[in-house]
Amino acid sequence: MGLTKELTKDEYLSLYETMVKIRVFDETAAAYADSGELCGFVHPYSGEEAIAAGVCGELTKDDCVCSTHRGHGHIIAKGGDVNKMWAELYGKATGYSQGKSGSMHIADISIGIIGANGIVGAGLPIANGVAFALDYQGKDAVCVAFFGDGATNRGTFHEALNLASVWNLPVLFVCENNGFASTTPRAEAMNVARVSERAASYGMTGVTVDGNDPLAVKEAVRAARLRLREGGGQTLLECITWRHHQHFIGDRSDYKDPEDQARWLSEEMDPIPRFEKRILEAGIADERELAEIRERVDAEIIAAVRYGKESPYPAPESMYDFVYAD
Ligand SMILES: Cc1ncc(C[n+]2csc(CCOP(=O)(O)OP(=O)(O)O)c2C)c(N)n1
Repeated sequence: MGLTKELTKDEYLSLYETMVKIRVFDETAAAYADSGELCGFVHPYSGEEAIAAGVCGELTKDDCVCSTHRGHGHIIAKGGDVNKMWAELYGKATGYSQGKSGSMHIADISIGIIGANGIVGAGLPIANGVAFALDYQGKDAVCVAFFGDGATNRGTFHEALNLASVWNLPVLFVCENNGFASTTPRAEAMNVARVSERAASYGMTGVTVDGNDPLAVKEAVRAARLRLREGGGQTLLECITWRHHQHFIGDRSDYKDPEDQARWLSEEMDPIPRFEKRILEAGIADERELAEIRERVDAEIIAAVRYGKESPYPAPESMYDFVYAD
């Protein structure tokens, strides 16, 4: 397909920068959670960056995303403010939710981030509602629902796909299949080889792509949007990937085969060195330009961590603010 040739140098580097930003953000968050500097859960996205970057790289400001408990990558790729994210991880008043939600409930409606979500599979029906609203408002926009393979065994997944298909909603279902739901291997929880096979039950298109290749993901999203626009219905896009860390920082990891873990973390499989190699070999940019991006991202995240750390805690009297509508 022609997508690789169609992308400009800026688009390549933007995909790269997004993936690096997610990695640095989450490796720092993982280290800070591990040391006890952050309290509250952190579910790192490291290893899955190509999905958020590839999907959100195809979205406009009007498009929306419903995220998950592993949501930092989606929020960063959709243009979220890393200062406000870090302040939220620290529980500070300058955070996205005034420090009251932590990692799993970050939202930024101004740029279409409807919200991360601590309830597995809860984002899919919400995405349908958002897609209905976008359509009702006459916008040429879609809502993306991100979810893991584990979520596809919940009723909300099946109800949401059915309704989206029957009501022909502008929604794109993106499954980040990292092979595990917490500690449960995918094959122990479902009797189909591919999550994408489940699309057939709802008369929609099921596609499986290499989720560690941002170009493959981007191309699949572009095709899914085109299909929707041309009346071809919704897509269930399954992206095969691997999470580098435990389910959350502090959880066990003994259920992973050490050989699989080493293979997925190798330079050939890790989406970032893999994409780097591709950029260098194709002569799109040189090592110095990539190093400059990494340095810029490091500086941005260091500044964000400092911003979070130095921000004030919410005032005790603000505890009930925004709990009830006026
Ligand atoms: C309804 C519900 N059941 C169980 C949980 C506990 N839980 C949190 S994450 C998770 C695993 C989710 O796996 P998956 O959907 O594959 O996403 P991943 O963590 O792999 O990204 C579970 C069981 C929950 N938060 N919500």
